[in-house]
Amino acid sequence: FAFLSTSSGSHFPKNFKFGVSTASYQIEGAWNVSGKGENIWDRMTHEHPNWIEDRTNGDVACDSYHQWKTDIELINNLGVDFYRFSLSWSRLLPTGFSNYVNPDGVRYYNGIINELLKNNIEPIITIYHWDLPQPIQNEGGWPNIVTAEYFADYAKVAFELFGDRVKTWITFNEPIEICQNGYGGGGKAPRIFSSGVSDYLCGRTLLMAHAKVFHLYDRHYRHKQQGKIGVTINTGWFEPKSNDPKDVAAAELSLQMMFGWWTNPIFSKTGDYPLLMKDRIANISRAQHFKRSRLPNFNNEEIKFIQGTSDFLGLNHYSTVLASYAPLPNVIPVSFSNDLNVKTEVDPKWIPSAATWIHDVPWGFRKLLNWIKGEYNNPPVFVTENGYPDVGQFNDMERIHYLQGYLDELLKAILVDDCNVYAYSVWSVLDNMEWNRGYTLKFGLYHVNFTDPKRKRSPKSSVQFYKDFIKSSRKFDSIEMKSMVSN
Ligand code: GBH
Repeated sequence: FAFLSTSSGSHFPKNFKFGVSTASYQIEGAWNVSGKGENIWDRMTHEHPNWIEDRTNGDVACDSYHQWKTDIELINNLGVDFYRFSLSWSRLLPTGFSNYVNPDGVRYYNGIINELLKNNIEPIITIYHWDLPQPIQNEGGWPNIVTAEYFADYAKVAFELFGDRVKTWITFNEPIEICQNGYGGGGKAPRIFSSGVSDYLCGRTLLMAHAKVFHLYDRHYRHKQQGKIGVTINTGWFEPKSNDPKDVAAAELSLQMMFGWWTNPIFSKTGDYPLLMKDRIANISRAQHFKRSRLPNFNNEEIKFIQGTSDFLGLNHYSTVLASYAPLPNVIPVSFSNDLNVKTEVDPKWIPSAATWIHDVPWGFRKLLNWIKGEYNNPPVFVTENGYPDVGQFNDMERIHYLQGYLDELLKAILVDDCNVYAYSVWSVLDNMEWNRGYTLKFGLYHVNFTDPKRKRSPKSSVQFYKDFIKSSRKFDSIEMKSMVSN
């Protein structure tokens, strides 16, 4: 496959789309101006600065609320097809409820959408990227099923306001992170520690909320707005540590319980949670003397309601781990990680990064795409995030190496393996507020000076790399590509 190296110019199908991603809390700042309400990240970072590595917050972040025009110039400079960003729920609906819509919030997102369209960049909106309005958390947040109603009310406002121009919608970014980090004890807002109970309740609400919003769009907006709606689910690749069937099973169990938890109900032929997951949590719950499984069931009607509710599978993928079997202890404390009970580690030969969880392991990406193809009958996949962190250097050769490798493997998955992937997005445009890591971990193609009140943006080396990469990928169409591969 001599033509399959992207290093001398990429050979992606002509209609393949490249883009970049961000999220509201991580870039906007302006946390309490122009009518914006308080969200769970505002609350947590203000009350507990020590829960963020550098004791910072998103009060100003990249100041994109004021500098969005500059940001669109930077995005335009990359030559991308689309820009994926998220709406701040409490900027549009300051209390979270849809009885009052904040006109400055509407003006802000209209400005962005119109400017993108003027530059021929498709606006792609994530409706929820982790910044829940505080008043809804006060009602219990995602573990409370009523939050699904509030979310649907909010999504309806978004479709009404922006759906005439926005043709790709993503309901949720990374449901597992919302539930496990927010309610299971992972330290993200609202930082509730109830692993093995509240994370599953949260998951149930998210799946119902997602399906509700899909049906809402499908019934009332799809016809006149002609767009697509899906969900973004994240996972690493779990490589069995050895050929031992127990390790192979441990790797499969990890994928099923972390990724399948979300994808099986929406994308599989059977619907519902993966059987492996249901059985396992039911058995462990029984051994722990619970009256019923801690994983709340869906009835048949709910299973049908959720099944098939996505026009594409949004995938965030960053890295790979080795998975191996671990015996269950006699007494099992209640938690998701005990329900899963798989040992993970990394190969010391893999190239590390400034994030303990990210290694440069491109082949894992191709394996994951093939697993998805086999498991869910080759659904259309939109890679909504992939990226690599640095600690402040402008000559970011490690990021270029990472992106080059992952794009190469993506190309093989498309051309050799026939995986149905149609779009790819780099996380992220700018260095930004990396949640609990604050500003210590930098994912941007553009560097941001966070000590400068103006938050000056400057390109890293990877800007030119991505720009050239996209440009060269436009050279061939997919028919030519196929013949290159078969030759
Ligand atoms: C994405 O989440 C987010 O969508 C985005 O907002 C974020 O900025 C970006 O990635 C970069 O982090 O092994 O215990 O250290 C990534 C979700 C977070 C999942 C870290 C794996 C590992 C925790 N990932 N997590 S640990």
